[in-house]
Amino acid sequence: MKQFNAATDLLQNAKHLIALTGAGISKESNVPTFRGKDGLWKQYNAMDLATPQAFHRNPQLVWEWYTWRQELIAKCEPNPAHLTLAKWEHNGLLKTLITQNVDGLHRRAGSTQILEVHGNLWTLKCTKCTYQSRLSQPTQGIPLCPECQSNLRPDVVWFGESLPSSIMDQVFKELQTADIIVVVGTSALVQPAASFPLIVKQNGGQILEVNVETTPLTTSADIHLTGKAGEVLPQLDKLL
Ligand code: BV8
Ligand code: ZN
Repeated sequence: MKQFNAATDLLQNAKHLIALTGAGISKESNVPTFRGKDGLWKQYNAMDLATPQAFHRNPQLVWEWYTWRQELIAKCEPNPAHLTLAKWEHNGLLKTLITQNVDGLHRRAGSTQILEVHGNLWTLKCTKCTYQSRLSQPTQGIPLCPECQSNLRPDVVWFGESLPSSIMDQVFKELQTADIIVVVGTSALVQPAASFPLIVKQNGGQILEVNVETTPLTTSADIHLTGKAGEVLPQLDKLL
């Protein structure tokens, strides 16, 4: 309980609160995370499929995986953790939400100040030309570009690919401005996102971590709350 009161004080005195979220915040919405058995599709490791090499080798297989995730996520609903962050944005407490998730659940929860640093699996881009589009339903097979008939790919950031510079400029501005960052449901293993909270700390800010377990970030966190995001965030909100 002591930790909860300390966390509530931190949030109540925040001048520029931002958030960083990972797959753990969508776990209670039944969206699989990337860790352990969750991270497996058929016998493939998520990290092996989310690469330009895998897409080059076998675009059919990689599209099967994204279509499977789209169909799964289409049946999911935002949970109380997503809804609490949307509420904090609307009551002016939360300034910006940085997410590693490509599931689009933050947007469906009503958040608008979102930086999707790894993209969104409901968006497509052409592998050759500048064509881009947004999906309203899961894809079937390998979608082709209506402009140049080349393969389309999900507009997400794959391992070995750099994050979009336009978004990274906004991210670094927020990391310099923030005095508190709440980090929810990330294993803090994938770079550069895992370093974002440390940049806030280097700039004199504080880290509030929410996770069902400790992570490599926990030693740098000012406060670590152990628990499910869908339970901890609403509890914090009640105390505000
Ligand atoms: C790049 C989009 C420049 C696609 C994703 C060696 C050392 C250091 C770095 C590297 C290295 N070799 C390569 C790199 C760079 C690499 C990297 O960091 N690799 C790691 C694995 C070592 N990074 C990159 O490649 C990035 N690009 O660096 O470009 C460059 C270029 C060339 C070479 C070098 C550098 C691009 C990274 C982005 C990749 N795309 N997603 C898609 O989704 O299809 S990453 C993807 O995996 C997610 O977006 C997310 O970022 C990550 C998964 O992490 P989490 O979200 O944290 O989820 P995870 O399952 O791991 O953990 C869940 C957590 O929640 C757990 O802690 C669990 O305890 C907790 N939890 C569970 N339930 C709950 C909960 N918490 C609260 N409540 C609950 N109910
Ligand atoms: Zn094209």
